[in-house]
Amino acid sequence: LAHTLWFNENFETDKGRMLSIAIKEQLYSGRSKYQQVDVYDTVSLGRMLVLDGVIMVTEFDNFAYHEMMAHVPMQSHPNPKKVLVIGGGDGGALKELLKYKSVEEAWICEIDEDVIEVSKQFFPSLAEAFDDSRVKINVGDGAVFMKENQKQFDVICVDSSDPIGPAEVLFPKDFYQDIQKALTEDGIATTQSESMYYHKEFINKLYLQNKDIFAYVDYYYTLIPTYPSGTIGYSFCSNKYGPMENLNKSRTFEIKELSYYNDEVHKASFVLPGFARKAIKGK
Ligand code: SPD
Repeated sequence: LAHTLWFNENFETDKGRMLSIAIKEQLYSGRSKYQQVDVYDTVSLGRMLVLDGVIMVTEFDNFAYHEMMAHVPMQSHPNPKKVLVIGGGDGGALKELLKYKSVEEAWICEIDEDVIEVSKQFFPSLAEAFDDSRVKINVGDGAVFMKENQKQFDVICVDSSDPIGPAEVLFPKDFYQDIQKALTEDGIATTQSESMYYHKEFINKLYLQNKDIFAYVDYYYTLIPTYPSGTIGYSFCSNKYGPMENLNKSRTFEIKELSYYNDEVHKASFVLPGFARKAIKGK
């Protein structure tokens, strides 16, 4: 069967690589105050959210990204009560954080209100998170919000797009310094930190930068076919605990509907292939 409509991702094209997804139809297209927002119905991956030409979410595999962004820090913290998502206006990371009974307040700071509205309309299974009474929404700049909220959060997930466009402010050193201050004394943050295949130098820079800021830093990854190179990683930035110290303290069993995360994957996700370990950690 020859598909005639293709979406070509506009992220790595200058490097000579492109991810293409066959689509059935475009469901939404709009220009928000910050970016181009598009939703497609794809041939085999369900609905797909695209910001400025870059794939953010597909119904097919977003669980791999959101579960690992949220459950790794949550399972590494002894008792996470107040949590925050920066970005993540689709609601996917928030939904995972809300699976914990220990969570009393779940904040989200998303700069683009249109992303939240579009997700409510086209991705209700993610955006259902916004209906939870523990959720508090701040529409605004994550970098500013972080400065205004010090020693507040047990877990912070920075679910950003790539470091070009509106998410550019979510990668420099001063932003990470603000994350460190916004976390409680034993708080843990995870931040979207790109692909170990395609962005080694960038990840190495982040890793070295964050070692100066946090008591514990590491890099771990998930496998996700609709992001460039089929994998994306996260910086693990912690004011006290490493990722294994509080693991297996029973909270996994209160969480329903996990499709990717489990305690073995948690441990394995920090084990980097030789080329990536060398490039990112220098050993
Ligand atoms: N290259 C795309 C990286 C996008 C990461 N964030 C996506 C937001 C999903 N909640």
